[in-house]
Amino acid sequence: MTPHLLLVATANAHKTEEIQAMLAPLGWQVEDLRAHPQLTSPEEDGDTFEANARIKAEAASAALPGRWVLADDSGLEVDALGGAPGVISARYAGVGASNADNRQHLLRELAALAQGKRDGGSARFRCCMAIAREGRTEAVFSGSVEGRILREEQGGGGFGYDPLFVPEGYEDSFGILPAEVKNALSHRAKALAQAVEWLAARLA
Ligand code: ITT
Repeated sequence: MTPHLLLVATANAHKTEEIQAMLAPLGWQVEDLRAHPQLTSPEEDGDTFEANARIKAEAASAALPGRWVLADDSGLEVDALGGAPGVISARYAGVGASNADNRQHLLRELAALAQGKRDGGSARFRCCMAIAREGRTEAVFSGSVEGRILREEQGGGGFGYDPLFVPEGYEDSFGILPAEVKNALSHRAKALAQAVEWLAARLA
């Protein structure tokens, strides 16, 4: 049987890698915007993860008629910072900021708040996935994973804020935990499980 081919409208190769790892055992092939260099990333000017996921999925699917497109908009919410960085997670330290810049910025914000605390308190990753075709969003799914924020980086695995986030029920950060552990319980895994079930029913 030919595997289903899913286009993920992302320029973030780490997201693609995680989605690919989660979908390969189910017989799906994944490609991202690197396979379509003619497509430019749209401006993500929505106020919510859902709005930005829709923007990305609709833009890519309008440019590629006939293709099912999945987009992921995600980020970290730290309760002690009123939910920041939230939808601006990718540019918390400014437009064009690297993952390392964003983590440093987060640590500075936490240092300004909570003197002497061992960790930065409760936090969660959220992910919203939109599925679109012909420029129209057909379905939206979301997932989250609760945990706590560290006051210093732990490990070098994963991407983004992973070295600063310890999921509930674990002692180590996503920067240390194996990818299989993250991919079994992450915000992205939870949204993707629903999205792929929805898609599979339509492609059967
Ligand atoms: P695309 O828009 O091209 O998909 P992006 O990285 O800009 O790529 P977002 O706008 O959704 O994606 O921003 C997500 C940011 O949130 C990401 O850059 C990380 O900083 C953070 N983030 C999301 N999921 C994460 C995860 O699983 N682990 C660590 N950080 C994550």
